Amino acid sequence: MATDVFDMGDIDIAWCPGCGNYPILKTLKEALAELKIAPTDMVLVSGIGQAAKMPHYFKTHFFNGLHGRALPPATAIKAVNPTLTVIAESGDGDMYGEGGNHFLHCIRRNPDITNIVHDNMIYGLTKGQASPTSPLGLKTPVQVTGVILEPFNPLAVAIALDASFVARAFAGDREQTREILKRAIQHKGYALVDVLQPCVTFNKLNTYQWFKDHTCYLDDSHDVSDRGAAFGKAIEREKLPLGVFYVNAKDTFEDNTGMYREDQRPLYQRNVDRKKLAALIDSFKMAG
Ligand SMILES: Cc1ncc(C[n+]2csc(CCOP(=O)(O)OP(=O)(O)O)c2C)c(N)n1
Ligand code: SF4
Ligand SMILES: [Mg+2]
Repeated sequence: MATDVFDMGDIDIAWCPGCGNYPILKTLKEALAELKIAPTDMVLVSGIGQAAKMPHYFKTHFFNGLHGRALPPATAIKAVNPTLTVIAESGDGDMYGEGGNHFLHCIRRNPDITNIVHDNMIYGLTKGQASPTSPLGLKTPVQVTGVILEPFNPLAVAIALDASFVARAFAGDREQTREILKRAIQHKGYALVDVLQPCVTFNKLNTYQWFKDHTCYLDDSHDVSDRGAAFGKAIEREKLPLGVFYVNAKDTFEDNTGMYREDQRPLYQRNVDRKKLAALIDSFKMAG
């Protein structure tokens, strides 16, 4: 399948020239085309931010919701229509800051969705304040003497919560990123791909060159089923490892809720018993 099925044609893209969001957009289209996932068979869900604009530049179904709130609608969309490939994508601020609580509990629920985080270690849209993954000491217009907090480590947190699939990629390396995205999309269960993404305008420290110098791929001997080894790799800081850290096949949210145990029809196709629904709503109404 050609990638142009996802192209929007002649549209204005609001990202700065050279932004790392462009290669992520291109690579995701390539991954989906190689997996032969048609635009009509998938949905992109995002929150607010530069990264969260990606669905506007992608010809497919999409839901662009509130800041930090991509994961709950993505979970719900997959639950009501499990034939769709559901991809929740947004920035590091959106997913790990404003959406941090949803990030934790989505991992626990384990819906069969892919979570792509464009991790530029900064709030790009709002002009360069520190995000949860900004490195210690990074100076910004708000953190004028440098960030004083330890950065949030999404991979270590995901592995600690026994996430189903955990990976890190670098936007500047399209070939490897495409392969990682393909594995994540094919994985059954929640799959996190933290994609290191240069923000060429507001993060002058974590540039393309910085990421090239400070990353290395996990070697072939890394055992993705070894949670302890994966955690050890996730907390390495001198060089940030790239690749698939951890895979743990387990039942999904859709399996565990039993919503498809006796009836295979997607929830959206089932009739609603309006009387039962009205009684349920009434039971929640406050007296008086
Ligand atoms: C509740 C709420 N708080 C704050 C904002 C302002 N805001 C919009 S985008 C954003 C940060 C986005 O950062 P990130 O998710 O890293 O995306 P990027 O722009 O870097 O791609 C903030 C703080 C908002 N829109 N809503
Ligand atoms: S501000 Fe940064 S993240 Fe936003 S479009 Fe420009 S380079 Fe990309
Ligand atoms: Mg960001």
